[in-house]
Amino acid sequence: MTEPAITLYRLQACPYCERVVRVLDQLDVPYRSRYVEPMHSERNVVKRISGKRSVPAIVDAETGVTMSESGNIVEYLERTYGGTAGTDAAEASVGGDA
Ligand SMILES: N[C@@H](CCC(=O)N[C@@H](CS)C(=O)NCC(=O)O)C(=O)O
Repeated sequence: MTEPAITLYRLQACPYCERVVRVLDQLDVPYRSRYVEPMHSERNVVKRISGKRSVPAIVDAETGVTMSESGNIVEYLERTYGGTAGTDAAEASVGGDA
């Protein structure tokens, strides 16, 4: 089995991380989670990859992108993996002249 391209650095019960998880699930994008140390000063793993100790952060091996800040991550995921199918489906269900 191939590894998912996206690694999500996250923390239990972090609302910003959950926001990213929701979007990954909605877009059906495979990812793996890496839970960081709750203690801020011990989050060296995420500091190494993103330059910051805050989570969420993602690494996308497919595109070479590393990013933190949930708002930026959500925008990136929707832009990169959103496609247009969802929009069409939403429009069809709202308008619809069938
Ligand atoms: N503005 C950030 C806030 C993220 C945030 O506050 N994450 C918490 C965990 S829930 C954290 O890692 N705080 C430590 C820090 O920001 O350095 C975002 O939207 O991603």
